[in-house]
Amino acid sequence: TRTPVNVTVTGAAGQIGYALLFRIASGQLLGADVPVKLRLLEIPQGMKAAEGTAMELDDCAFPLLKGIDIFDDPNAGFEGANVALLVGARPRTKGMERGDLLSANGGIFKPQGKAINDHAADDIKVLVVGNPANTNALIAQAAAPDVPAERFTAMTRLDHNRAISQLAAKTGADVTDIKRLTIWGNHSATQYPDIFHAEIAGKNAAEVVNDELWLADTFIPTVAKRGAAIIEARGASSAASAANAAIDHVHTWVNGTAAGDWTSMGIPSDGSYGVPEGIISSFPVTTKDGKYEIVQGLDINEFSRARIDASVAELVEERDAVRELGLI
Ligand code: NAX
Repeated sequence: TRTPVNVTVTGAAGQIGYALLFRIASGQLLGADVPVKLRLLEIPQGMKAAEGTAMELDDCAFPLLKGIDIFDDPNAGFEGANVALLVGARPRTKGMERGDLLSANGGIFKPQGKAINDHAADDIKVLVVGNPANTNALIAQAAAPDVPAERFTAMTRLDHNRAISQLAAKTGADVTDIKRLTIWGNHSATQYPDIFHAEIAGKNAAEVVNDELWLADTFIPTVAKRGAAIIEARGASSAASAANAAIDHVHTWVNGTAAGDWTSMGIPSDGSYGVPEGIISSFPVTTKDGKYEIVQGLDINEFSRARIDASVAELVEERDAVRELGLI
C-alpha cells in the first residue's frame, strides 16, 4: 500500500478551507488511488472551528483519508508536508494601505516560509491562495532558501477557469473545446486573460471571437472583476470555485497537462517574455511528472504586451514594497 501524502492546509477553518478539505480527502487533489493525511493549520481563534470540520471529515469515512491533525504552530503544521496549500491570509480591511496589507501578510507568510524550509518534506510543493497571492508566495519563497524556488506557486487557476467559462458563453462552445488560454501577471484587477493563443475546437479563439471591443471592454474586465461580482451577488467571496481551482492547480501540477493544452500558474519568473526574474507572475505552463515548464515562443502582440507589462509592473511594485519592508 502507498504511503499517505501529507497535505497541509492553512486557513482550514475558513470558507475556502471548508470547500477544499472534503475534496482533498475524497481523492480529488492527488488522485483516486492516493491516500492522504491532512494537517490543518489555523490561528488559535480558528482551532475550535477546525476541530468541527475535522469531526465532519471523520463522519465522511473517506477511504483515502488516513489521518487529520490540527495545529496552531506552523513548525508543527508543516512537519513532513508534501503539499502545502496556503489559504489563510490577512484580508484588506477598510482604510488599510497597501503597505499595511503587505506587512500584515508578511507576518504570516514569512514565518510559514521558514517553517516550510525547516520542516516540510524534500518534495514539498506549495500553492499560495491567500491574497495578495503572488507576493505572499514571494515572501514565503524568500524565507525558504533551502527549498527550490520553483516549488512556490500562486493561484491564478480560478482566473483561468473563469476566462474559459466566459469565452465558452460568448462563443457557444463547450468549455472542453477551449484550450491554451493564458492568464498573465498578477492575481489582481490588472491580470491579463489572453485568448490570442487560445483555441476553440481547434480554431484560433481571437479569430472566432473577432471582436476586440468585446475583448477589451467586456471579457477582460469581467474576468478580472469576477471576484467582486461574486461578493456583490453572494454576500461573501468566492469559496467553492476558489477551492475547485486550488484542486485543479495541484492536480495538474502533479498529474500533468493534457497533450496540446496548457494551464496558468503563478510561478517564479525565469525572465521569459520580459517578466523580471524572481517575481511570481502567472504564465502559460505545461506540466509533466510533477514539474512545470513555461510555454516558450508565443508571439506577443501589442494588445497583449501592454497588458502583460502593466500587470508585471504592479508585481514589481509589490516586490519593491516588501523588499523595503524587509520581508524578502
Ligand atoms: P476566510 O476569512 O473565510 O478564512 C481564512 C482563514 O484563515 C480563517 O479561518 C483564519 O483564522 C485563517 N488564518 C488567518 N491567519 C492565519 C495564519 N497565520 N495561519 C493559519 N490560518 C490563518 O477566508 P477565505 O474566504 O477562506 O479566503 C482565504 C484567502 O483566499 C483570502 O486571502 C482570499 O483573499 C483568498 N482568495 C484567493 C483567490 C485566488 O484566486 N488566488 C480567490 C478566492 C479568495 O478570494
